[in-house]
Amino acid sequence: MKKFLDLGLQPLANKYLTKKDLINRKKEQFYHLEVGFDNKTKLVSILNKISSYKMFDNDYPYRSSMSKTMTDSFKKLSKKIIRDYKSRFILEIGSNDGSLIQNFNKKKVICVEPCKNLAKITKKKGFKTYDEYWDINLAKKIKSKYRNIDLIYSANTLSHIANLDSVFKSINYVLSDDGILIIEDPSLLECLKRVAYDQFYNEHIYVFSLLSIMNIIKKHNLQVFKVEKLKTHGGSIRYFIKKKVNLKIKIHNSVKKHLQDELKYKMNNFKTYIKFRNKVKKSKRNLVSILNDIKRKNKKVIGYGSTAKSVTILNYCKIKSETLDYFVDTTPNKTNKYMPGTHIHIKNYKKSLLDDVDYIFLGAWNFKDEIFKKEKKFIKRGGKFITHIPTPKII
Ligand code: DWN
Repeated sequence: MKKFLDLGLQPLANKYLTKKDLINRKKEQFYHLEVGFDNKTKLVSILNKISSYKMFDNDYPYRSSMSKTMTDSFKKLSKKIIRDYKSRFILEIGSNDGSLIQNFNKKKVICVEPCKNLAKITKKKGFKTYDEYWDINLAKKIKSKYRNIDLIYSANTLSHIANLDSVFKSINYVLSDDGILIIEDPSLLECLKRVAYDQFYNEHIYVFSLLSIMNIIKKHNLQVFKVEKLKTHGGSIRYFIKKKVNLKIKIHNSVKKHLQDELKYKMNNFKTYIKFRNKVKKSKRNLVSILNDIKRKNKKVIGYGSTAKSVTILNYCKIKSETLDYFVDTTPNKTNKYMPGTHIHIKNYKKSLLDDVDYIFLGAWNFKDEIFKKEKKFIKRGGKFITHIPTPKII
């Protein structure tokens, strides 16, 4: 793994602090956020990995149902799965609060979610939920009860698990020979194009490309047969994967096309990542300069969406509460808490909290369209947004 990016010392994302933590001066865990490229597998990953047990505990705040964009995307996919695949069971790895599986018949779904606070939600709704980490032991347990599974789905989860060989070995073990695996995660190509360096933080151990996914799964007798580009999470890829032994499914043109796009962008070449590093440095300088100019004019700036991604931005650019008065967010487990590292207050979203605000920094830039639609009043009275994607600017 060859390092190309250093984002400095960072706190763990999603570890929001309470007021009591601040009063007691709770010691936060920091780690060195460095990103590297593996020339053999073409995999991009962070270099210092934090244990899953520390990151995905029983108090995990992120809820995928908090955005309409995501619930709409899951609904659309569910309809497709029901239409195209007559599966006996659907296994979801990383089911979060059930925003995908709520679209399916309860009797046909198996959820895997190690964060017990989230698993509780789907259990309560009557979905069979294993509150365990995905590995071969769990795969064996599931196979002994349900036999082989013909459809496995996982969104924004596999990129969070350090041992990819264990992940795909366990999937291969439980998947039927004619079964389908569908995974989706942020696209490295989009991340590079948009200079979205905030896709790197402790939970995103990997940002996948088609190139790297193909290299990793081949040793587990798996093969990508189709890819779809998604707008979610700032540009994601949905990979449709089958077993190599299944010759009934033909390889779709989209695979060749996307591979060509990645090669055209020279994603197999380390120099591309050095260029990205230089763009990241420039992005930091420009964002800080925009914010400093605004603050010199005594304007009020807040953050919108206290995302894991913003933790990287705030700590790398050293943006604190002197610059951003507070964040607004709708997630119950985040509000009335403080951002990791920078300790900016997170307030429970209310429209009135925007009344005297001049500028909003888009922490959830990936939901720009949804947020702009919601905040027409703010825009109409002359309020402005600040984003760093693809280059820092005021909108
Ligand atoms: O992979 C991951 C992704 C899927 O989710 C995890 N590692 C952690 C998390 O990352 P994130 O925090 O960067 O995700 P989001 O989905 O960009 O977070 C959006 C945040 O913005 C949520 O806290 C909800 C909030 N929000 C809001 O307050 N009002 C979002 C919208 C659309 C809104 O209108």
